[in-house]
Amino acid sequence: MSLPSLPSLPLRPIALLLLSLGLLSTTTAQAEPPKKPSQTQKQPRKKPPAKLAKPAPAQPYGEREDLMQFARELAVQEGWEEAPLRALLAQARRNPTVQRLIMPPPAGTAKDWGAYRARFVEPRRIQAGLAFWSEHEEALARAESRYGVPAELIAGLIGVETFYGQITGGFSVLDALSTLAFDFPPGRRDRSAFFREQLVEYLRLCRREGLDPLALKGSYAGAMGWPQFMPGSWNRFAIDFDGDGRVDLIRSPVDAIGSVAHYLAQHGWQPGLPTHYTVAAPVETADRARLLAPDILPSFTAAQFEEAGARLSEGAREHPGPLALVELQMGEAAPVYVAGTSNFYAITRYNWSSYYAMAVIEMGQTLRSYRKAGSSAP
Ligand SMILES: [Ca+2]
Repeated sequence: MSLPSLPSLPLRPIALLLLSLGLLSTTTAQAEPPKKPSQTQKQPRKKPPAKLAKPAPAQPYGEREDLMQFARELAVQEGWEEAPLRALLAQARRNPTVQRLIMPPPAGTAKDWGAYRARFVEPRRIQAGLAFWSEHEEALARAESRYGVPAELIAGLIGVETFYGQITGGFSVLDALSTLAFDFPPGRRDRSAFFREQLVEYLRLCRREGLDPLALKGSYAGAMGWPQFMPGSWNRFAIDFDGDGRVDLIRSPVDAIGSVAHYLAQHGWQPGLPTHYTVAAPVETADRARLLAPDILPSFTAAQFEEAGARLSEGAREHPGPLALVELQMGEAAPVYVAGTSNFYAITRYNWSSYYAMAVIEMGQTLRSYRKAGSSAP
Protein backbone atom coordinates (compact mmCIF):
# COMPACT_ATOMS: atom_id res chain seq x y z
CA MET A 1 0.00 0.00 0.00
CA SER A 2 0.90 3.36 0.35
CA LEU A 3 3.37 6.10 0.27
CA PRO A 4 1.78 9.44 -0.05
CA SER A 5 4.94 11.44 -0.34
CA LEU A 6 6.50 9.21 -2.93
CA PRO A 7 5.01 9.63 -6.29
CA SER A 8 6.61 7.32 -8.70
CA LEU A 9 6.96 4.25 -6.63
CA PRO A 10 5.77 1.14 -8.30
CA LEU A 11 5.05 -1.37 -5.65
CA ARG A 12 2.08 -3.32 -4.67
CA PRO A 13 -0.05 -6.31 -4.83
CA ILE A 14 -1.00 -5.53 -8.26
CA ALA A 15 2.39 -4.81 -9.49
CA LEU A 16 2.73 -8.15 -11.18
CA LEU A 17 -0.55 -7.67 -12.94
CA LEU A 18 0.41 -4.14 -13.82
CA LEU A 19 3.64 -5.45 -15.19
CA SER A 20 1.93 -8.03 -17.27
CA LEU A 21 -0.59 -5.55 -18.56
CA GLY A 22 1.87 -2.74 -19.08
CA LEU A 23 0.20 -0.57 -16.48
CA LEU A 24 2.96 -0.05 -14.03
CA SER A 25 3.99 3.35 -15.27
CA THR A 26 1.46 5.30 -13.25
CA THR A 27 3.03 4.18 -10.03
CA THR A 28 1.61 2.32 -7.16
CA ALA A 29 2.10 2.88 -3.52
CA GLN A 30 2.40 -0.67 -2.45
CA ALA A 31 3.88 -3.74 -3.76
CA GLU A 32 2.13 -6.62 -5.36
CA PRO A 33 2.76 -9.92 -3.75
CA PRO A 34 3.60 -12.75 -5.97
CA LYS A 35 0.90 -15.28 -6.47
CA LYS A 36 1.22 -18.32 -4.37
CA PRO A 37 -0.33 -21.02 -6.42
CA SER A 38 -0.94 -23.09 -3.34
CA GLN A 39 -3.14 -20.35 -1.97
CA THR A 40 -4.91 -19.14 -5.03
CA GLN A 41 -5.92 -22.28 -6.76
CA LYS A 42 -6.04 -25.85 -5.82
CA GLN A 43 -4.18 -27.78 -8.40
CA PRO A 44 -3.43 -31.42 -8.34
CA ARG A 45 0.02 -31.70 -6.93
CA LYS A 46 2.40 -33.09 -9.46
CA LYS A 47 5.30 -35.08 -8.35
CA PRO A 48 8.43 -33.16 -9.21
CA PRO A 49 10.98 -34.93 -11.35
CA ALA A 50 13.52 -36.62 -9.16
CA LYS A 51 16.41 -34.41 -10.16
CA LEU A 52 14.81 -31.00 -10.42
CA ALA A 53 17.52 -28.38 -10.73
CA LYS A 54 17.06 -25.90 -7.92
CA PRO A 55 18.42 -22.39 -8.08
CA ALA A 56 21.35 -21.90 -5.75
CA PRO A 57 20.11 -20.58 -2.40
CA ALA A 58 20.75 -16.89 -1.94
CA GLN A 59 23.71 -16.14 0.27
CA PRO A 60 23.14 -14.03 3.37
CA TYR A 61 24.70 -10.58 3.28
CA GLY A 62 26.88 -11.46 6.22
CA GLU A 63 28.87 -8.62 7.71
CA ARG A 64 28.92 -6.49 4.59
CA GLU A 65 30.32 -3.13 5.53
CA ASP A 66 27.42 -0.91 4.41
CA LEU A 67 24.88 -3.03 6.29
CA MET A 68 27.02 -3.05 9.42
CA GLN A 69 27.47 0.72 9.18
CA PHE A 70 23.70 1.02 8.87
CA ALA A 71 23.29 -1.21 11.93
CA ARG A 72 25.72 0.91 13.95
CA GLU A 73 23.96 4.15 13.12
CA LEU A 74 20.51 2.69 13.63
CA ALA A 75 21.44 1.24 17.02
CA VAL A 76 22.51 4.70 18.17
CA GLN A 77 19.51 6.42 16.64
CA GLU A 78 16.94 4.05 18.12
CA GLY A 79 18.72 3.15 21.33
CA TRP A 80 18.86 -0.51 20.33
CA GLU A 81 21.58 -3.00 21.10
CA GLU A 82 24.00 -3.13 18.22
CA ALA A 83 25.12 -6.76 18.28
CA PRO A 84 21.67 -8.38 17.78
CA LEU A 85 20.88 -5.85 15.08
CA ARG A 86 24.10 -6.68 13.24
CA ALA A 87 23.38 -10.36 13.60
CA LEU A 88 19.90 -9.91 12.20
CA LEU A 89 20.92 -7.84 9.19
CA ALA A 90 23.74 -10.27 8.44
CA GLN A 91 21.06 -12.89 7.82
CA ALA A 92 19.24 -10.84 5.19
CA ARG A 93 19.70 -12.03 1.62
CA ARG A 94 19.82 -10.18 -1.66
CA ASN A 95 16.93 -11.33 -3.83
CA PRO A 96 17.42 -10.98 -7.63
CA THR A 97 13.69 -11.48 -8.26
CA VAL A 98 12.96 -8.43 -6.13
CA GLN A 99 15.49 -6.47 -8.16
CA ARG A 100 13.82 -7.54 -11.37
CA LEU A 101 10.26 -6.80 -10.23
CA ILE A 102 11.04 -3.28 -9.08
CA MET A 103 11.94 -2.30 -12.64
CA PRO A 104 9.36 -0.54 -14.82
CA PRO A 105 7.68 -2.46 -17.65
CA PRO A 106 9.19 -2.24 -21.11
CA ALA A 107 8.32 1.01 -22.88
CA GLY A 108 5.55 0.87 -25.41
CA THR A 109 3.46 -1.77 -23.67
CA ALA A 110 -0.16 -0.89 -24.44
CA LYS A 111 -2.38 -0.23 -21.43
CA ASP A 112 -5.70 -1.96 -21.41
CA TRP A 113 -8.32 -1.05 -18.84
CA GLY A 114 -10.67 -3.77 -20.05
CA ALA A 115 -8.08 -6.50 -19.51
CA TYR A 116 -7.01 -5.00 -16.21
CA ARG A 117 -10.57 -4.83 -14.90
CA ALA A 118 -11.25 -8.39 -15.97
CA ARG A 119 -8.42 -9.64 -13.78
CA PHE A 120 -10.14 -8.30 -10.69
CA VAL A 121 -13.86 -8.02 -11.31
CA GLU A 122 -14.39 -11.69 -12.07
CA PRO A 123 -16.60 -14.41 -10.61
CA ARG A 124 -14.18 -16.01 -8.15
CA ARG A 125 -13.08 -12.74 -6.64
CA ILE A 126 -16.67 -11.49 -6.50
CA GLN A 127 -17.68 -14.67 -4.73
CA ALA A 128 -14.88 -14.24 -2.20
CA GLY A 129 -15.86 -10.59 -1.78
CA LEU A 130 -19.48 -11.44 -1.01
CA ALA A 131 -18.36 -13.98 1.57
CA PHE A 132 -15.95 -11.44 3.06
CA TRP A 133 -18.67 -8.79 3.26
CA SER A 134 -21.11 -11.18 4.95
CA GLU A 135 -18.54 -12.35 7.44
CA HIS A 136 -17.35 -8.85 8.29
CA GLU A 137 -20.56 -6.91 7.87
CA GLU A 138 -20.37 -5.40 11.33
CA ALA A 139 -16.75 -4.23 10.97
CA LEU A 140 -17.37 -2.79 7.50
CA ALA A 141 -20.42 -0.89 8.74
CA ARG A 142 -18.51 0.36 11.78
CA ALA A 143 -15.61 1.56 9.61
CA GLU A 144 -18.03 3.31 7.28
CA SER A 145 -19.76 5.08 10.11
CA ARG A 146 -16.51 6.08 11.82
CA TYR A 147 -14.52 7.20 8.77
CA GLY A 148 -17.14 7.89 6.13
CA VAL A 149 -15.57 5.44 3.69
CA PRO A 150 -18.29 3.23 2.17
CA ALA A 151 -18.19 -0.46 3.08
CA GLU A 152 -18.22 -1.37 -0.61
CA LEU A 153 -15.07 0.63 -1.25
CA ILE A 154 -13.19 -1.00 1.64
CA ALA A 155 -14.32 -4.44 0.47
CA GLY A 156 -13.40 -3.60 -3.13
CA LEU A 157 -9.95 -2.43 -2.12
CA ILE A 158 -9.07 -5.46 -0.02
CA GLY A 159 -10.31 -7.66 -2.85
CA VAL A 160 -8.12 -5.95 -5.42
CA GLU A 161 -5.12 -5.92 -3.09
CA THR A 162 -5.02 -9.50 -1.91
CA PHE A 163 -8.09 -11.46 -3.09
CA TYR A 164 -9.38 -11.18 0.48
CA GLY A 165 -6.21 -12.28 2.17
CA GLN A 166 -5.45 -15.12 -0.24
CA ILE A 167 -2.56 -13.43 -2.07
CA THR A 168 -0.44 -11.53 0.39
CA GLY A 169 3.02 -12.15 -0.96
CA GLY A 170 5.66 -14.80 -0.55
CA PHE A 171 8.83 -12.74 -0.26
CA SER A 172 10.74 -12.46 2.97
CA VAL A 173 10.09 -8.86 3.97
CA LEU A 174 13.55 -8.54 5.48
CA ASP A 175 15.18 -9.80 2.28
CA ALA A 176 13.02 -7.63 0.03
CA LEU A 177 13.60 -4.42 1.98
CA SER A 178 17.32 -5.11 2.42
CA THR A 179 17.73 -5.83 -1.28
CA LEU A 180 16.03 -2.59 -2.26
CA ALA A 181 17.79 -0.63 0.48
CA PHE A 182 21.32 -1.85 -0.23
CA ASP A 183 21.26 -3.25 -3.77
CA PHE A 184 18.68 -1.16 -5.59
CA PRO A 185 19.13 -2.06 -9.25
CA PRO A 186 20.49 0.50 -11.69
CA GLY A 187 18.33 1.56 -14.61
CA ARG A 188 15.59 3.43 -12.85
CA ARG A 189 15.32 6.25 -10.32
CA ASP A 190 17.13 5.18 -7.19
CA ARG A 191 14.67 4.58 -4.35
CA SER A 192 17.14 3.02 -1.94
CA ALA A 193 16.79 5.86 0.60
CA PHE A 194 13.07 5.19 0.76
CA PHE A 195 13.60 1.48 1.29
CA ARG A 196 16.18 2.08 4.01
CA GLU A 197 13.55 4.11 5.79
CA GLN A 198 11.02 1.32 5.27
CA LEU A 199 13.54 -1.16 6.68
CA VAL A 200 13.84 0.98 9.80
CA GLU A 201 10.04 1.18 10.04
CA TYR A 202 9.87 -2.59 9.63
CA LEU A 203 12.30 -3.20 12.47
CA ARG A 204 10.37 -0.79 14.70
CA LEU A 205 7.14 -2.53 13.80
CA CYS A 206 8.50 -5.98 14.60
CA ARG A 207 9.85 -4.83 17.95
CA ARG A 208 6.65 -3.09 18.92
CA GLU A 209 4.34 -5.92 17.88
CA GLY A 210 6.65 -8.72 19.00
CA LEU A 211 7.00 -10.13 15.47
CA ASP A 212 9.98 -12.07 14.16
CA PRO A 213 11.62 -9.93 11.45
CA LEU A 214 12.99 -13.06 9.79
CA ALA A 215 9.58 -14.68 9.49
CA LEU A 216 7.24 -12.16 7.86
CA LYS A 217 6.31 -12.51 4.20
CA GLY A 218 5.06 -9.84 1.85
CA SER A 219 5.26 -8.40 -1.63
CA TYR A 220 8.52 -7.91 -3.49
CA ALA A 221 8.58 -4.37 -2.11
CA GLY A 222 7.81 -5.33 1.46
CA ALA A 223 4.06 -4.62 1.59
CA MET A 224 2.28 -6.84 4.07
CA GLY A 225 -0.93 -8.47 5.10
CA TRP A 226 -4.57 -8.24 4.03
CA PRO A 227 -4.31 -4.63 2.90
CA GLN A 228 -0.64 -4.72 1.75
CA PHE A 229 0.61 -1.87 3.91
CA MET A 230 4.22 -0.86 3.64
CA PRO A 231 5.86 -0.82 7.10
CA GLY A 232 5.82 2.98 7.30
CA SER A 233 2.12 3.08 6.49
CA TRP A 234 1.46 0.33 9.01
CA ASN A 235 3.21 2.38 11.70
CA ARG A 236 1.41 5.59 10.81
CA PHE A 237 -2.05 4.57 9.68
CA ALA A 238 -2.91 1.03 10.78
CA ILE A 239 -5.27 0.69 13.74
CA ASP A 240 -6.54 -1.96 16.12
CA PHE A 241 -10.12 -2.35 14.96
CA ASP A 242 -11.02 -5.69 16.55
CA GLY A 243 -10.12 -4.45 20.01
CA ASP A 244 -7.58 -7.10 20.96
CA GLY A 245 -4.96 -4.49 21.78
CA ARG A 246 -2.73 -5.32 18.80
CA VAL A 247 -2.48 -3.92 15.31
CA ASP A 248 -2.29 -7.03 13.20
CA LEU A 249 -2.76 -6.63 9.46
CA ILE A 250 -1.51 -10.13 8.79
CA ARG A 251 -3.97 -12.15 10.82
CA SER A 252 -6.84 -9.74 11.46
CA PRO A 253 -9.10 -8.85 8.54
CA VAL A 254 -10.99 -6.58 10.91
CA ASP A 255 -7.85 -4.59 11.70
CA ALA A 256 -7.32 -4.40 7.94
CA ILE A 257 -10.83 -3.04 7.39
CA GLY A 258 -10.41 -0.30 9.98
CA SER A 259 -6.90 0.50 8.77
CA VAL A 260 -7.92 0.88 5.12
CA ALA A 261 -10.75 3.24 6.09
CA HIS A 262 -8.45 5.19 8.40
CA TYR A 263 -5.80 5.44 5.71
CA LEU A 264 -8.24 6.82 3.16
CA ALA A 265 -9.72 9.24 5.69
CA GLN A 266 -6.21 10.50 6.45
CA HIS A 267 -5.59 10.97 2.74
CA GLY A 268 -8.45 13.27 1.99
CA TRP A 269 -11.49 11.01 1.69
CA GLN A 270 -14.65 13.12 1.99
CA PRO A 271 -17.76 11.31 3.22
CA GLY A 272 -20.65 11.43 0.79
CA LEU A 273 -18.68 12.69 -2.20
CA PRO A 274 -18.84 10.58 -5.38
CA THR A 275 -15.58 9.14 -6.67
CA HIS A 276 -16.18 10.08 -10.30
CA TYR A 277 -18.69 11.05 -12.96
CA THR A 278 -19.18 10.02 -16.54
CA VAL A 279 -17.80 12.51 -19.02
CA ALA A 280 -17.33 12.92 -22.75
CA ALA A 281 -13.80 14.21 -23.27
CA PRO A 282 -13.20 17.25 -25.47
CA VAL A 283 -13.07 16.36 -29.14
CA GLU A 284 -10.22 18.79 -29.84
CA THR A 285 -6.86 17.20 -29.07
CA ALA A 286 -5.41 20.38 -27.59
CA ASP A 287 -8.36 20.85 -25.23
CA ARG A 288 -8.18 17.25 -24.17
CA ALA A 289 -4.44 17.51 -23.58
CA ARG A 290 -4.95 20.57 -21.38
CA LEU A 291 -7.44 18.75 -19.17
CA LEU A 292 -5.23 15.66 -19.04
CA ALA A 293 -2.06 17.60 -18.15
CA PRO A 294 -2.46 17.48 -14.33
CA ASP A 295 -3.08 13.72 -14.63
CA ILE A 296 -5.16 12.40 -11.71
CA LEU A 297 -4.82 15.54 -9.56
CA PRO A 298 -8.25 17.21 -9.57
CA SER A 299 -7.52 20.68 -10.96
CA PHE A 300 -10.55 22.02 -12.85
CA THR A 301 -14.03 23.13 -11.87
CA ALA A 302 -17.03 21.67 -13.64
CA ALA A 303 -17.41 24.99 -15.49
CA GLN A 304 -13.79 24.83 -16.70
CA PHE A 305 -14.41 21.28 -17.90
CA GLU A 306 -17.33 22.45 -19.99
CA GLU A 307 -15.48 25.51 -21.29
CA ALA A 308 -12.77 23.17 -22.54
CA GLY A 309 -15.36 21.20 -24.48
CA ALA A 310 -15.93 18.27 -22.10
CA ARG A 311 -19.53 17.22 -21.59
CA LEU A 312 -20.36 16.30 -18.01
CA SER A 313 -23.30 14.37 -16.67
CA GLU A 314 -25.96 16.41 -14.92
CA GLY A 315 -24.84 15.63 -11.37
CA ALA A 316 -21.27 16.45 -12.26
CA ARG A 317 -22.18 19.98 -13.33
CA GLU A 318 -23.27 20.68 -9.75
CA HIS A 319 -20.06 19.23 -8.31
CA PRO A 320 -18.59 21.76 -5.89
CA GLY A 321 -14.90 20.78 -5.96
CA PRO A 322 -12.20 20.26 -8.54
CA LEU A 323 -12.23 17.41 -11.05
CA ALA A 324 -9.60 15.50 -13.00
CA LEU A 325 -10.04 14.14 -16.51
CA VAL A 326 -8.93 10.52 -16.16
CA GLU A 327 -8.05 8.60 -19.30
CA LEU A 328 -8.22 4.81 -19.25
CA GLN A 329 -6.58 3.33 -22.30
CA MET A 330 -8.22 0.33 -23.92
CA GLY A 331 -5.38 -1.21 -25.86
CA GLU A 332 -5.95 -0.57 -29.54
CA ALA A 333 -9.52 0.67 -29.00
CA ALA A 334 -10.51 4.24 -28.10
CA PRO A 335 -9.82 5.16 -24.47
CA VAL A 336 -12.58 5.74 -21.95
CA TYR A 337 -12.73 8.79 -19.72
CA VAL A 338 -14.14 9.64 -16.32
CA ALA A 339 -14.17 12.85 -14.30
CA GLY A 340 -12.43 11.95 -11.04
CA THR A 341 -13.18 13.82 -7.81
CA SER A 342 -10.93 14.30 -4.80
CA ASN A 343 -12.20 10.94 -3.56
CA PHE A 344 -10.93 9.24 -6.71
CA TYR A 345 -7.63 10.95 -5.98
CA ALA A 346 -7.71 9.71 -2.37
CA ILE A 347 -7.85 6.10 -3.59
CA THR A 348 -4.77 6.75 -5.71
CA ARG A 349 -2.90 7.73 -2.52
CA TYR A 350 -3.18 4.07 -1.62
CA ASN A 351 -1.79 3.00 -4.95
CA TRP A 352 -0.66 5.46 -7.55
CA SER A 353 -2.70 4.32 -10.48
CA SER A 354 -6.00 5.44 -11.97
CA TYR A 355 -6.52 1.88 -13.24
CA TYR A 356 -6.13 0.63 -9.70
CA ALA A 357 -8.59 3.20 -8.33
CA MET A 358 -11.16 2.35 -10.98
CA ALA A 359 -10.80 -1.38 -10.32
CA VAL A 360 -11.36 -0.82 -6.58
CA ILE A 361 -14.44 1.30 -7.28
CA GLU A 362 -15.96 -1.13 -9.77
CA MET A 363 -15.21 -4.15 -7.58
CA GLY A 364 -17.05 -2.40 -4.74
CA GLN A 365 -19.98 -1.44 -6.96
CA THR A 366 -20.26 -4.99 -8.23
CA LEU A 367 -20.32 -6.41 -4.71
CA ARG A 368 -22.96 -3.92 -3.67
CA SER A 369 -25.14 -4.81 -6.67
CA TYR A 370 -25.02 -8.50 -5.88
CA ARG A 371 -25.87 -7.86 -2.25
CA LYS A 372 -28.72 -5.57 -3.19
CA ALA A 373 -30.11 -8.19 -5.53
CA GLY A 374 -29.82 -10.72 -2.71
CA SER A 375 -27.65 -12.82 -4.92
CA SER A 376 -24.82 -14.76 -3.40
CA ALA A 377 -23.13 -15.90 -6.56
CA PRO A 378 -22.17 -14.25 -9.80
CA1 LIG B 1 -6.30 -6.02 16.56
